[in-house]
Amino acid sequence: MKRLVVVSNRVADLKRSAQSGGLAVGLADSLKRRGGVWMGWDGQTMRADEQPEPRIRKIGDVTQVTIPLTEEDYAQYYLGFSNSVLWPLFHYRLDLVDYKTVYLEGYRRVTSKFADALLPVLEPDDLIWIHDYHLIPLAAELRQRGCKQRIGYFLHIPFPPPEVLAAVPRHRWLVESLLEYDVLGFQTNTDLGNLQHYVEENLGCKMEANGRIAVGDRSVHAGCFPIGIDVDAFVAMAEQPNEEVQIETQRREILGRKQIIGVDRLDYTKGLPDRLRAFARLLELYPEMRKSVALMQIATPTREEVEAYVEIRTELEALSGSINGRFADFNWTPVRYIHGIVPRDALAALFRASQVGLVTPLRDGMNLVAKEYIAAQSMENPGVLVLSKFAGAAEDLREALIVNPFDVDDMARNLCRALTMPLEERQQRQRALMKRIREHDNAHWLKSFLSVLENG
Ligand code: GDG
Repeated sequence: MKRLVVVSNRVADLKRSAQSGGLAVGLADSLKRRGGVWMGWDGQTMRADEQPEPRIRKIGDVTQVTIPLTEEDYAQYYLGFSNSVLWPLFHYRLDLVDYKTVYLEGYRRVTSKFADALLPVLEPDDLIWIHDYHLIPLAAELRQRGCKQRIGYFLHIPFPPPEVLAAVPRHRWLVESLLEYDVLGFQTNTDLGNLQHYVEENLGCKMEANGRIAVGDRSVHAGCFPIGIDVDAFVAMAEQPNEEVQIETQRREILGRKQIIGVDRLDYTKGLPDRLRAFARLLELYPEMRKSVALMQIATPTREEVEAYVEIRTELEALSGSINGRFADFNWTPVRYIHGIVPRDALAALFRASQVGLVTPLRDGMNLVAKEYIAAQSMENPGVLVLSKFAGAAEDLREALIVNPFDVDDMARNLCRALTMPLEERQQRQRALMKRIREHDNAHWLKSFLSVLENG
């Protein structure tokens, strides 16, 4: 088995992987099994005149290579090009793209730093796997330095249609950089199709019969590899009794109240304001729901230095306050809005104790919360997943109630349907959804991508 070299913006904490998210755990386990390298930014910033060497640490059979960034790198590469250009652009939010030439310069400079730090640790037979939008030109940088190993790339977020992509300067360079990889992985067929359209229309590339893209005298394998979760691990976590959640659940049961749950990073792509409006609309359209249902929204802080994220936080706080002001009673708070991080085991217990999982991003690569909510349900009395049609997960999870996240009335109607769905229908849907998340779990994602990367 070849040694695996994973490169991502940040490295997972390999010593505490059991507490982190599914992706980090899955990748870390795979690395620990086959031995390998994980490289990324260490999360620290320094002054431009400081020149620290990459930090190399051995943790079991895994070598962790981390580099710091300068304050300028952080502002231009991370906050700038990655999160103020590529993130909104790839989520179809041209209105939020804030392009500056220095951001692009910083992005190229940092990818080149990554290549410099990675090169000395590479061995001739390594398989290199680069992750996400922060590092698109890394294969090109490595090739320029003579790297001959096979290099794969996985995009965790959506890939937009050509007419959206074309709105940003240097879009052609971005896609040409992607074509330097041997394997390109996308979350959905829609994303894959968008890339194929771009390369056919703008670069005159031919698609070969097996889905490969012909680029000069070589070809690139571009495929759909939907990411999944470690289903058994999440089921086990959700089945663990959690005393605090149990006490809360008993109180709700005595009062005959149901709970809708939403869990997201506080990101403008996750559709949170319209989700809250949809909940308010449910209470308006179906007054009998008042006092019999509450929404718990956990919104994890993220990228708080980017202006658009400050705005969404203010908007949500105002919205949840106004819904509570309008509908609350002395013994019923309709919206519980939590701006913070909840431990993963408590999250699993909360999913299990909630009758509806509400996942309504305006655009999302996959959305692992949707899969975690399904994994957490009991078969005896499962809840219902209400899922945006613009989440990558909707391509597969067809037995969820699929909604338009821009249509508040549609979401309100489906919330009512979910809250009143008979047990038998809920069980049928749950059985089918469980089968789907098992088929496309984390192990399948890793195995299918790595097999193409290794064997071509
Ligand atoms: C990107 C793509 C794609 C959230 N709040 C807490 C918490 N979480 C965990 C969830 C889940 C993860 O974070 C979020 O994953 P998502 O997939 O929902 O979304 P992104 O962070 O935007 O991830 C996405 C993913 O990459 C993988 O490819 O699916 O489309 O945007 O695991 O449970 N975990 C804990 N406390 C919280 O408060 N412990």
